[in-house]
Amino acid sequence: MNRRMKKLIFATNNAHKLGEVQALLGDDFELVTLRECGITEDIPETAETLEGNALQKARYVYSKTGLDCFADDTGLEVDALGGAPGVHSARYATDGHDFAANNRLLLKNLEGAQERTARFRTVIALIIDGVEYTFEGRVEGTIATEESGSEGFGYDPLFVPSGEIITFAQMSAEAKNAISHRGRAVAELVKFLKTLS
Ligand code: ITT
Repeated sequence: MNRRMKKLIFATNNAHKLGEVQALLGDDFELVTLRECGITEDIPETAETLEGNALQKARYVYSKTGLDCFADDTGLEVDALGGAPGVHSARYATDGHDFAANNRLLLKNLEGAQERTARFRTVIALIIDGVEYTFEGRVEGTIATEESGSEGFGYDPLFVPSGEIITFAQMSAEAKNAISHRGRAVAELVKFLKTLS
């Protein structure tokens, strides 16, 4: 059988995310990295919503390459903090992607809080032949009072998904992907991509 793998640029510099999404997409699609298509600069993410940022990143890549591409943006929305860090999740504590500092700040800001409910929300913006589509996935959960686990990245050591007693960082990648915000958004993306082929 000579099935053609469909190439798609995934507009991310986050190697963890690339691995997670390639595993979810399976063999029908080959993800192309930004570096592989010559984009080494930081792509602007200046919108005030996840949807806006995902679209901004995808449009940037499409305008540079003219190739099918998608971008995602994820935020952790903590109810007791009015939805923060939300769209600012990557740069919550510092200007860089300092996961440890972000987690420390989150714990500090929730010190003594009774209500610790939160959700991860991912929005994916896809551009195929110049047409834009968006997909969303979310997972509800709570913020633990201390970090546990060493899998995953970002806020995973603090996030306990609803119905579980362990954090995302204590789960295997497969177990996390099966219920995660990005897993669910990518499932929607894949369902849609399969209708095209
Ligand atoms: P790119 O913009 O290069 O794709 P990023 O690390 O900024 O990578 P996002 O904008 O999607 O990724 O996510 C913003 C932040 O939210 C990210 O830096 C992490 O701190 C956190 N985050 C995203 N997905 C997560 C996940 O699955 N588990 C834990 N934290 C996550």
